[in-house]
Parts: sequence; C-alpha cells; structure tokens
Amino acid sequence: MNKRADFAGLEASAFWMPYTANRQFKKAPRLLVRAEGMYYWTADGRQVLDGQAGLWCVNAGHCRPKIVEAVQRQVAQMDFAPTFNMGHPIAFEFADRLARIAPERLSRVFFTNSGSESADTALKIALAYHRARGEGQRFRLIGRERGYHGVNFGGMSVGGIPANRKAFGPGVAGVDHIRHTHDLQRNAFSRGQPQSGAEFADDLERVCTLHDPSTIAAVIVEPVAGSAGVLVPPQGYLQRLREICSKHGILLIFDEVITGFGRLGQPFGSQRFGVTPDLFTVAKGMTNGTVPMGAVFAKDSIYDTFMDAPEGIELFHGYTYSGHPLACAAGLATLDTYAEEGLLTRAASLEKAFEETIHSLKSERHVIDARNLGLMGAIELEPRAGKPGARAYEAFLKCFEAGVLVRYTGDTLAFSPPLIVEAQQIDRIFETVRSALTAVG
Ligand code: PXG
Ligand code: PLP
Repeated sequence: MNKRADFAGLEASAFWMPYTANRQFKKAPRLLVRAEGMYYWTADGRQVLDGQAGLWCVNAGHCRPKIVEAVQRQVAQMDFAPTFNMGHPIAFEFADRLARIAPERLSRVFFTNSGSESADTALKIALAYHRARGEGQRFRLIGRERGYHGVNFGGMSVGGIPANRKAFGPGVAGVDHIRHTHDLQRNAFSRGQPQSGAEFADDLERVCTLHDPSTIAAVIVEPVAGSAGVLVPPQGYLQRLREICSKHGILLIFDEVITGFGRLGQPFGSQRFGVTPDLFTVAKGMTNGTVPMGAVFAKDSIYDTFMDAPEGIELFHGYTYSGHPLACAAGLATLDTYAEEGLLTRAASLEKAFEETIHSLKSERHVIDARNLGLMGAIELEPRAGKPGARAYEAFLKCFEAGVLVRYTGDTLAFSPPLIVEAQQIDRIFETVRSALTAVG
C-alpha cells in the first residue's frame, strides 16, 4: 500500500483537484487504488461497484486485458511521434476504423485530447468552414442553457451551466443560448424521451430572428445533456432543431462526449435519434478512458470544402498530442473490445430493465423525477431548503460507504454504468440508492 493510502497527510497536498471541494475532500479523502471490470478498490481495501463508468468513460469496464496490452506494447515501441508534417500508421488506422462506425458521410476525424478540446475544435472548424465558403459573416455560436461542452474558452462560452461560467468573464464574443428542455411540470418521470417539448427547439428561431440567421455559424447541443443531470430530449425536438439549422444554413454540432460509444444503445446518439449533425465531438469512451483522447467527426462535404482551397495547410489548428500513439493504440484495442462483446449496442438490450429499476424509486423520499435513456439515468431530489446540492451529496456519500459509486451534480444523482453491467448489478446500484435515500434527511 502506498504512503498516501493511510488517509494521512493529504491536507497539505500540492494537488489542486479539479471540480472538487479541495479542503473538504482532503480532510476525508476517498482514494481509489485499483480497478477491474465493474469494480474499483479503495485504499483501505473495499470493493466499490462503479455506477458511473469512471466519469462516463470506461464503457467496456476497467483494465480490459486487450487494451492494457495494446498500450503496453505501444509505449515500448514508440512513445511519441509528431503528427504535424509527420505521421505514424496507427493514427491513420484508428481514424479509418472510427469512420467505419460513424454515421454515413461523417467520416473525417480530427484528433484532440479531451472533450473540451473537441468542443473548441468543432467550433473553430465551423467558423473556418463558413469563411472558406465566403460566408465569413457567420461568426455567432449558439449553445443551450444547461449545456456542458467542457471548460476551455469556447466550450465554456457556449456552455449553459451558470457555475461553470460566472467566475470567468465574458467568454468568447458572439455567443448566445437557446433555452433548455427540462420541464418537470409536464415531463416528470418520463420513461425515455418525454412526449412534450419539441417546440422548445423553436427558441432557435427566436435567436435567428434576433441576430439574423446569416450571422450564425453553428448551434452546439448534447443529444442528451449529461453534466446538467441527464436531460433527455423531448420527442421530435432534435429533428426540429435539425430542420431549423438546415433552413438557415447553420451547422448543427452534436457534442457526443458522453452519448458516443454505445451509451444510448447505438454507436452514436445521432444514430439512436435518427438525426444527423454536420459535426460531432467525442472523447471519453473513445479509448475506454485509458489514455486521454477526443475527436471531431466532420461531414465529408465540410472536409472537402477545406481541401478545395489552394495547396497548403488547410486548417491552422492542432494539438501537440493530436493522434498520440498511446491513445491510438488504446482506441484501436477499445474498438476491438467493443466489437467482440457487442458493447456498442448492448445498452439497447438493458435499457428496459434499467428503466424499470430506476423508475421503481419514484415513491422514495425526496425523489421529484426519474429519467433515463439507454444506460444513462438520473434521479432528481428535492433540494434541502437553503442548501442546494447538500442532499444529493449526502446520498452520494452513503452510496459510496455502501460500496457503490454514483455521480451527483446539483441535486441530481446520475447513473452511467459500464456497458458490461449485468442486471443484478443494476439492481444493486438502485437498491443502494434506495437505502441511501431512506437514510438521508
Ligand atoms: N462535452 C460533454 C458533453 C461532456 O460531457 C466535455 C465536453 C468535456 O470533456 P473533458 O474530457 O474535457 O472533460 C464533457 C465532459 C459530470 C462530468 O460530472 C461530465 C464531464 C466531465 C466531468 C464530469 O457529469 N463531461
Ligand atoms: N503553450 C506553448 C508555449 C506551446 O509551445 C504549446 C505547443 O507547442 C502550447 C501551449 C500548446 O500545447 P498543446 O499542443 O499540448 O495543446
């Protein structure tokens, strides 16, 4: 056991933890030291069932042998090689393999290292695409309230979670937001896609009228909002958003960082919803969380527009680690594992059982909503008066003490188990939540 594992000494640690109450955490740390399949093990030797696939990323479960071996082999063979003016075979191989599972005619892949970088890359491609076509006046970027597109300046600016924005100034110029789709009054306890609310998409027409649609470059939304607490789009909503974008020549970007790689029972959310974006972003499940990596998928026609320009660099954008060999090796082995075990569609076969189980919590104390799609689900709790988030945090702690890791965000508990989850493990997750809700005041 390493020196840190005794829970001592973290209060003075140099690690400035991300999205964490540092002082609170360091006083009572929760340390994970090992993982395999559906489980983590804590520093004090307890086994914990992973109800959130790491952080929505470990879709095939932890430490899968094929992925581990591929990374080990690659790091020993070639640790790093540049992709600026140089190349290495597995970056090309991985992009081509990804293109094969992508929706038709969305087969160009730009590599990044995270979802945040993917969001910023997609927004920049959208702007540069319009400019390349002589429509440089399209500079506006439209996001949605409650959206999450990572933490870099572009993604933060189009993002719509107030706490993620308020400390950081005005952000990127020319950004506006359409309204979110959360409507507890009409849609509480919806199973799958809510029936009401397709008309929320018409808010994009309002924004188009306000700004003149010919100034808008792109609209970016998550097909299912994840970070904001699993907000499932109403039936017909994404179709309508697509229609409005097409009508006005606006690019539609889907942020599939969470919904990609099987979470909704299809390789990508766009396939589940039957709505095709012009660009979409991925990360997380792309390498099963093993090595950081993200990507932007672009329509062939968008790529072709860039390639029609005079000879030379077509897009002045890229990261030192775009197409990193370790990430590509991890990604290829991840796709093999997904294919061998049918994981990109497995969520579809578990969806009904998951739905039944999550909605069985409807009458438990504090529960004001339950929602689900694929293997994404959430339970929203009545906030404790004057203390938003406190109740969900306590429920999260109780679950962890009982050996189940779930995610909490605001007063919502979110669930996204690895796609290898078995029915009994789904039951265990929600029975643990049920006990936690009984115990939480
Ligand atoms: N877009 C979406 C839709 C995401 O969910 C990002 C972009 C940013 O990805 P990176 O890899 O830069 O973090 C995300 C990430 C949560 C939670 O608690 C969600 C994310 C990350 C961390 C926590 O729901 N999503
Ligand atoms: N800052 C400096 C000084 C750099 O030289 C670079 C890359 O060369 C970056 C930032 C960007 O780093 P990355 O390509 O890893 O995103």
